[in-house]
Amino acid sequence: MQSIKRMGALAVMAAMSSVAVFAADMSSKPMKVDGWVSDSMCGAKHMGTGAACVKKCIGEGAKPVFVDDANKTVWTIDNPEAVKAHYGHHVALTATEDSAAKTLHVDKVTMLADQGAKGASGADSMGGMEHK
Ligand SMILES: [Cu+2]
Repeated sequence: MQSIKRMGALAVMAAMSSVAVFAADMSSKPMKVDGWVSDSMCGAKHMGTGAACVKKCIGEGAKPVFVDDANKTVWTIDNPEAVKAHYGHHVALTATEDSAAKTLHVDKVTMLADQGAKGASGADSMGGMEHK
């Protein structure tokens, strides 16, 4: 009898913890968002013209950031190594946002086909923007 009671208790606990996990998932669900990988020094200034500048700023100590196309919000990236190969690129992110802290945790980065469409005429992927 006692072992049956214990199993019942375990089942209840398991059910409760899976509810808790489900609730946590609901509050921070990964979403897909398009935008540019920029740097904390230049923020929304680049939007496709400044790959060389993004690399330069990050080399000088700025942090990689993400600027979304829809709202031009500048997001801090909580795992910057995820975008290491994409400085200055137009990308689609799968990411979990913390909208209060304006930070993103990047799960997946996909390059978009229209690199530089908003800026350079497509001639030079390094872009023409310099610090002045
Ligand atoms: Cu820059």
